[in-house]
Amino acid sequence: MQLSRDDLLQAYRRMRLIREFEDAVHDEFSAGNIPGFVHLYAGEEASAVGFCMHLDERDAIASTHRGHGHCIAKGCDERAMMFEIFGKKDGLCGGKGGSMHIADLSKGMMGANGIVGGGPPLICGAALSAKTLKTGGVAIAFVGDGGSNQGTTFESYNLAKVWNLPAIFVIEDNGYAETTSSSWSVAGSQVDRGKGFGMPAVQVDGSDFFAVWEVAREAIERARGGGGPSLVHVKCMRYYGHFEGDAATYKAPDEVARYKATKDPLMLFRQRVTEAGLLDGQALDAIDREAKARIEQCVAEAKAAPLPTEKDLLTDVYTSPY
Ligand SMILES: Cc1ncc(C[n+]2csc(CCOP(=O)(O)OP(=O)(O)O)c2C)c(N)n1
Ligand SMILES: [Mg+2]
Repeated sequence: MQLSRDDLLQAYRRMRLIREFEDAVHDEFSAGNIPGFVHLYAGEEASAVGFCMHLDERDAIASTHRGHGHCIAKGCDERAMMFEIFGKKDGLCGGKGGSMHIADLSKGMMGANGIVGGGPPLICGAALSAKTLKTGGVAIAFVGDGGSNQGTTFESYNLAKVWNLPAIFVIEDNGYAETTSSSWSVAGSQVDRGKGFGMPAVQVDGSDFFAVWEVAREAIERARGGGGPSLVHVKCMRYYGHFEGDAATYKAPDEVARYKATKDPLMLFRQRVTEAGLLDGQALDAIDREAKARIEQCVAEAKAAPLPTEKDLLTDVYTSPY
């Protein structure tokens, strides 16, 4: 299957929207306008979009604490997301979840997750459900390099393989878990880990949307066709600190700047499609302007929107009949 012109526009639009979203949240957090804790996905856009471009309403994803990009890529409403991050009543989760707990089950977005390694077990459940009900759906867990070391992740690899689930584990390796380098903290290779559980496993350059899209296509087709789980190791870079407010002194001073100048996923996408004559610069410029305006509008509306009320404290609360 090839990417049509519409697919290319859609891919670039989603990646640009994520970048604008994250840059705006960075600015608003720095200005003291956002409560709670925020982790930004800027720099990693090609991973979420490269995978989610292949998904539809049958499919589910589970995310991490760095979840905004996965949400947008899976089709969550960016306005309701922004409201959620600002803690407003009309947020995607009523303003009660915030950045780290955004979810929209109607879109197959099972949630950002404050528990590192929390996503892989969830997608085993979603994939088992899809397999049992024969929906043709697949389930994908995005996991960090830090999350890849959690026992929950290994247990999920095992379960996914022994049950032959339509599950895909995407290890987004941005080189660090908080301040700890993955070159120091991850034993062996991610690919060998996947193969150790009998899964097809590959590494891909997360700056290259087209490379990600291609390995995603193979893994998702295999899962849909009954071929079981796969692992994909995506090498990428996060542009901001681990959390907003982190000065990232554990990185080389020019580490991010060098990557941005030579490997930025949006820049490489633009180069690739314009040089191949697939899209012209003007169409991409128009998307840049639209995304910027859209996010500015989301921020302005989120700032002006009401907070949840006292009454809202007692809704969305699980109670036990026992
Ligand atoms: C079970 C658990 N242990 C520890 C933490 C604290 N913590 C939050 S983010 C993080 C690092 C995660 O690194 P990685 O998985 O590489 O994701 P990244 O932040 O790089 O996207 C840690 C240790 C947590 N939230 N949950
Ligand atoms: Mg990491």
